[in-house]
Amino acid sequence: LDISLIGVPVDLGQSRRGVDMGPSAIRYAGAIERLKALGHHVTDEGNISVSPVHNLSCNEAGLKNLTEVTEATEELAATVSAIVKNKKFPLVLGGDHSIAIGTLAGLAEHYTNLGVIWYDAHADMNTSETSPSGNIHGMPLAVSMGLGHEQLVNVHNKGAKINPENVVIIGARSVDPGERQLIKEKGIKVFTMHEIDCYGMSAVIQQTLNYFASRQVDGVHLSLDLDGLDPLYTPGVGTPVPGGITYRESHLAMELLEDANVITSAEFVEVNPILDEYNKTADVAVGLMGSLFGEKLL
Ligand code: DIR
Ligand code: MN
Ligand code: MN
Ligand code: MN
Repeated sequence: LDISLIGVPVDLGQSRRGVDMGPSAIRYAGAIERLKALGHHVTDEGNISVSPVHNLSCNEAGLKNLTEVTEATEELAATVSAIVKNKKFPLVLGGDHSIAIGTLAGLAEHYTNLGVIWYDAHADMNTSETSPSGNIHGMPLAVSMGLGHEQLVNVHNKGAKINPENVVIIGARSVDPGERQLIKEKGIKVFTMHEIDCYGMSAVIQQTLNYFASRQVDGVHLSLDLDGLDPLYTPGVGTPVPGGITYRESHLAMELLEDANVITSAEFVEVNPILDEYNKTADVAVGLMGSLFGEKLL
């Protein structure tokens, strides 16, 4: 593959500082070397420029840092779009999950029926009305479906970027009341921890692939929030939720996705080195990238 790596040092979509250092931590953990060793061509496109100013102000709708998040996601969308246009594989390093608004907006320009895997403890489907926190990182999936604050919904291009019927959430175990309602209303496919426990990760990924095939998607974006894993393995995240996906299950998921040869873009988000234990969470992120991009033991 011809991979273009892009860092997005944004920590404005939530309230705990430090996740803006995620791209550095992931680079430091050896992401580029790891991918090159697999035979891929890797270009580091550097970081999106993000305002270092945190005014932590809320807008009238209660959203934190709305202006700054909008600016950063606009720039990311343009960058991702250019990468796809140049026929390269976009690999986005967060930053908090609000950046997915930009990634998906950039991708949407090139896909008419994009599939999305949302690997996360959370559904990230709050709107300005339902958000209990005002944190934009809890909203990107709703925003990308065209729901929520119009300034976010209209990043890069007006309106919805993805079809709710093309989304599969894996690993959910903390869902807010408004999100639950929206999931039902939109018929979102969700594999909660219950399904992962009952059927196993292998079956969950197979069902995901079958679902995308039935939807006739023209690409699949993997949006991987490191809090999807159990905090035992990825403690360096802002909103850890116990009872999560294991290290082995996560590697298996990446390996099966690699075998199926369906992933056309990816992002790894919410790595916060300040909350981490000796860069453990970035190490796990890079290990998962290894499996996703073809690492095999034998
Ligand atoms: C919560 C937490 N649902 C919120 N969301 C997180 O603030 O909207 N997403 N942590 O990753
Ligand atoms: Mn910062
Ligand atoms: Mn998330
Ligand atoms: Mn999460």
